[in-house]
Amino acid sequence: MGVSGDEAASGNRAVSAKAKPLGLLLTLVIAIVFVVAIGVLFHERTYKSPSGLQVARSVGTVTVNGVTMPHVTLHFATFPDSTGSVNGVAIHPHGNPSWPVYGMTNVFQVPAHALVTVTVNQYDSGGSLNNPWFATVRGTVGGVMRVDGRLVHAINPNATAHTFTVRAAPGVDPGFFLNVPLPAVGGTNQSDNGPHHTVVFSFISGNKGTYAWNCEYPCGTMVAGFGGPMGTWGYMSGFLYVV
Ligand SMILES: [Cu+2]
Repeated sequence: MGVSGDEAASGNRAVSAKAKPLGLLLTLVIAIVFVVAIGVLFHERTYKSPSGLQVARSVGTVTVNGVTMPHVTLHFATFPDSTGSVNGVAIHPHGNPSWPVYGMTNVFQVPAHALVTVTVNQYDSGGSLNNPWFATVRGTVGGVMRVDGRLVHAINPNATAHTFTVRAAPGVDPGFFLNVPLPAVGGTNQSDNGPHHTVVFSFISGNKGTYAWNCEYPCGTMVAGFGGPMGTWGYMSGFLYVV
């Protein structure tokens, strides 16, 4: 007995109906493995600072405007060359040699509602801010900082190396804002161990939560100076964890 065209077609349909879910499943598994592999590889390449999280050092208590609070310190630097080293430790392993960088880390932790005194050693050259508003010290105790021992409210917006500008994550502490402009080192011989400015400022930390910091001087490439190191994790941005 011959098989009609209709029967043959329905047999084919049955086979392809079984094959389709299997093929889809296989495609899905391959896609998932591929995506996970890419994720793992990218994660391996993610910048991790050589010194990890810098937990602020406790130096006792202090009274500010009649309120007694913990007093802690942080210490970091801004370098002209991310591939340099300090005391034999790489600033930014596998970094881009022409990109400036904050070091030795970009992640900091401080207690909530404490006086945080920060010392920054600034080694980089600089130029003009695209908004001179960021040349003024904002959010520090007294609205001031010390540059090489000298008390200042603002720096020259046309000789700015970087800024340390901190904002709270949404919902954490809407009133918190910190902006500290870092003056450029003059001349042309900037190096990771060369001449630098020492900038010291104090601020009162806000509520517990995650805060992001970044630089507001267009020290990067492309995108009007806001690409490259300005947009790449581990150079001109990071986190301040308030605990
Ligand atoms: Cu910068």
